[in-house]
Amino acid sequence: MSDVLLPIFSDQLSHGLASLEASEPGESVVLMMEVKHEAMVVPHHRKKLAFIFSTMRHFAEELRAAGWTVDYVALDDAANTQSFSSEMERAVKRHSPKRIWATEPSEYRVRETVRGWEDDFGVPVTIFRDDRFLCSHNDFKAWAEGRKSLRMEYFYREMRKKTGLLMDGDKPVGGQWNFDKDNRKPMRAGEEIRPHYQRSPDNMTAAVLRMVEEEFPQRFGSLDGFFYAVDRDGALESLEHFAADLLGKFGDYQDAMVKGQAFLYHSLLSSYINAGLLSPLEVCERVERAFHEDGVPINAAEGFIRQIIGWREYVRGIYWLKMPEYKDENFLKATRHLPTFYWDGDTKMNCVRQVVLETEENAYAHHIQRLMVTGNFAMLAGIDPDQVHEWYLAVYSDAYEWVELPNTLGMSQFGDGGLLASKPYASSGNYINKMSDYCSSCEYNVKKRVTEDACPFNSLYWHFMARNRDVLENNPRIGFAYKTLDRMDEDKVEALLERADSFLEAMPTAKVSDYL
Ligand code: FAD
Ligand code: DLZ
Ligand code: SF4
Repeated sequence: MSDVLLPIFSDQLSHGLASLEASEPGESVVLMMEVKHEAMVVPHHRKKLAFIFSTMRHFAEELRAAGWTVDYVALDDAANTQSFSSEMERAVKRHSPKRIWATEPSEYRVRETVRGWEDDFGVPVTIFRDDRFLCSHNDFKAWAEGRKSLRMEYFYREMRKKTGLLMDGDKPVGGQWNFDKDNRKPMRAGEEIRPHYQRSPDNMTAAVLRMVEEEFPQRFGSLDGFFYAVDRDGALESLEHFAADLLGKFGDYQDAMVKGQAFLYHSLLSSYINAGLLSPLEVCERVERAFHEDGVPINAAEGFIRQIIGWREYVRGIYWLKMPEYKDENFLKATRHLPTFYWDGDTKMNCVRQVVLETEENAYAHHIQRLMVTGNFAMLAGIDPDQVHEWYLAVYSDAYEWVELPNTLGMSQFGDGGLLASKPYASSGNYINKMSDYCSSCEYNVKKRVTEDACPFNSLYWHFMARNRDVLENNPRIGFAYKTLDRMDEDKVEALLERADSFLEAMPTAKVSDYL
């Protein structure tokens, strides 16, 4: 019998977690559960599964070393009933707790499950606020209330003031809040790209890799070359490496894409921050120090900090403000299933193939690849945003619904009709050609629009505009496209729409759930 049963989920791997802070090792049993049900919600990438289980196992060891009793249910335990609630039920029988203390789960579905446990098991449940985020649900709600537009930029300024990051009194360091205009450089040919931090698997990770291989033999995602850090020490080393070696050029090349280069100057820290191995504030403070002490340019430091205290906190705010209805939104009424080449990369479109194959290898793609290649293509092709959401939730090691859903449904698919983004991130092949070297070795020609060898993004862009005219024409940020469309010869428009239709008709598609 123990006083407190303390479930900890895979993205709560922080020693300062609210429920741990509120408790004492002597009075509590920590419960950690590897369960197949979670792996079946969407077809999670196998490297992601390995990352999740290995980080959980390492964290459990660290807790034990710190004196906690940890009841750990491994995925391949014979007695494992494979869902959070059924495992909780077994744990309640084992430990007869007087109380259940949980830190708020990050995902709406899981929070509702935890809320039900008091009735399910007749044990009082306390849900602690997750104070690892810098903006609480209430603070976000208060910020959002009464505003006509919920643009991230204004929220971000509030967060700069609140945290004091890159502030000079009440003024932003460098005299501007935002240096984004300096962060759109394509990468020059021959520019050096420095290596990223990589951790070789230890024995515990090797055992997890074997287990994932055995349990999920058909799943998407390579297990080879597992490079992720799986504990706090490794995550801290990764942060140091980024701050010292890569951060300086993060800003300049934030939007660049280069063939065969999956990481460029991005940090690869999202998986560690989202799992709880690093706190968002400590990451930003390290970056601020690099700006003040090591000569890191302001566009790099500000750009990076904005992603974390701005975008990351903001999308979480939107998620909790708008769930559960948010998940069902489909402003553009898109209905197609996802192309099969999102899983096997079997397409002549070099940009899409590069991103899919890198995703398959690393469970990672950087932001512009996610937004302007696979995201942009899915929106232009009219893929059901729920299918797009399931794919993004499945394939990236940093993907948890609270952060993935607003980015996918809101930012990249315009599925919320402009709550998050003021205009759809729709573009023809021209943008990809400007920001990458993908087009130079593509079988399609980025300059052509209607011929068989024409870049499909070009005709799909106009197809997207034409079919969504009734809801987009009055958007001041995209209305110009309709002026261009209206100036085109009728024959030309018809040829563009035909080319797009025939491409879409020939495109093989399947439900995401077919890949479970
Ligand atoms: P860097 O480029 O080094 O950026 C630094 C940090 O800023 C990241 O580690 C991350 O913590 C934060 N960040 C940057 N952009 C965002 C953003 N838009 N929203 C929230 N945090 C941000 N990010 C996730 O963490 N999980 C997801 O599931 C996820 N899904 C996405 C889906 C789509 C369609 C798009 C367009 C973006 C998505 N993002 C997601 C945001 C962003 O692409 C990733 O955070 C980033 O690519 C992670 O790589 P990195 O750590 O190298 O980031
Ligand atoms: C995604 C995932 C997977 C595949 N497996 C587990 C698991 O076995 N145990 C666990 O605690 N969490 C897992 N997760 C994450 C959950 O689906 C969910 O996103 C988090 O619990 C956040 O609420
Ligand atoms: Fe992608 Fe079109 Fe460029 Fe090919 S030509 S890489 S399809 S943007």
